[in-house]
Amino acid sequence: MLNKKIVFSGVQPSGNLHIGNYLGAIAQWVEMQAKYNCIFCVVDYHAITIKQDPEVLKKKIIEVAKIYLASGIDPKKSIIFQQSDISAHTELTWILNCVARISDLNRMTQFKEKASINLDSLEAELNAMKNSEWMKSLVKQLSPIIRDRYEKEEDLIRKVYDRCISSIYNELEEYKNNQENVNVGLFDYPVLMAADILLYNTDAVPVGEDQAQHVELCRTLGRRFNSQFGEVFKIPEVVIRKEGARIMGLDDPAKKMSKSAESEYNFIGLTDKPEAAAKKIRKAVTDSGKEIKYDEKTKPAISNLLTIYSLLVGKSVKQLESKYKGKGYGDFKKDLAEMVKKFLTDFQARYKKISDKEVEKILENGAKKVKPIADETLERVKEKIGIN
Ligand code: AQP
Repeated sequence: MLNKKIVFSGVQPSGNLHIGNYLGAIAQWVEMQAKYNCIFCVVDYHAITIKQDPEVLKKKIIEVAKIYLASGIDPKKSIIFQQSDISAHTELTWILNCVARISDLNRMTQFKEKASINLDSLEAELNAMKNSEWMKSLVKQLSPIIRDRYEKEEDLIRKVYDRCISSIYNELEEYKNNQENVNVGLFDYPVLMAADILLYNTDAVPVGEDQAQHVELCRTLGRRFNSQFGEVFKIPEVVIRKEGARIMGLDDPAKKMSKSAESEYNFIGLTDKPEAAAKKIRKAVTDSGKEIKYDEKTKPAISNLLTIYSLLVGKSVKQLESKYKGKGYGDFKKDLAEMVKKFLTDFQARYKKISDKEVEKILENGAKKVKPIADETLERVKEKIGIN
């Protein structure tokens, strides 16, 4: 047991956990229990980066732990605990804040998305502008002396464009950081995530694709700390499933399935009524054509549904493609709706058997087990930085 590598991961108790969270992260954790020493955290401090109702948050913490258990996380094999029970998480976050740079955090795409300015689409528009007549005429008006420094007009256009872009981006960053609805916690939460992971000498962090960048930041901060103060942290690897790492929204296969999606038709909640969930599958958008074929580029919606189907029933996408050869989207979605209904019915039956008291006890025991590990790492960190 002691020789096994350590796995750490967590989910925020915010919104409704969906099959994206389950297939992308939790189902992978269940499999990893056999080979690793696993620590699974209910990351409640992450949840408060978005405004939460305190009463609802309390219930959600229990709900997420129950979802872990109903999914197959076994408290005899793995540790489950609540982040805020271990104060070392926030203490280490502060220390890592003094190692992290604003530029590290400015690169985090999830913050950009959550802060609701889509820099990618803006960049596409600015790119289109680069080739516009307007840009060309601007260049023509520049003094010949500047023009002469460039062999080709395109080089000058690129230079002007790059300057414009970087100043627009700087303005945007400033605007974004000053938005009233964006709190410092939302910006800083990848540092808290780094602290969560580094405290436990973690070897592997199984997450969905959207979290890969944050794990990379954790690695950067761990390495930077080690090189500035001396070796303390183990540098963890990110583990991402080949299939299911990015389950897309049922109403929009261009965006990931998300708890905070505006429409409930975006996701299948793990606590959704099975019949309501089946309806969501039947209403899911499809692509043009009628063939059931996996092709992310030309058939993003059907590819997403095929991935969900494949992971839920344990059949390969190839097997499903041949099963539905000659059949249409209607038949396919009808069957998938039944599969989802069955999955949720079984899942929720297990969920309902778990009492709040049982969960509270498991979280309490979990905290007792992880506290010495976290405290020991924090002590070593404090010693290195000279405050112990
Ligand atoms: N659509 C997804 N497909 C695969 N994996 C996913 N995860 C999230 N969405 C998908 C993975 O679920 C784990 C827990 O996520 P989280 O609670 O940290 O929240 P999140 O990553 O911010 O994504 P959510 O759940 O959709 O919430 P919002 O709406 O707030 O963005 C992580 O391992 C995550 O990768």
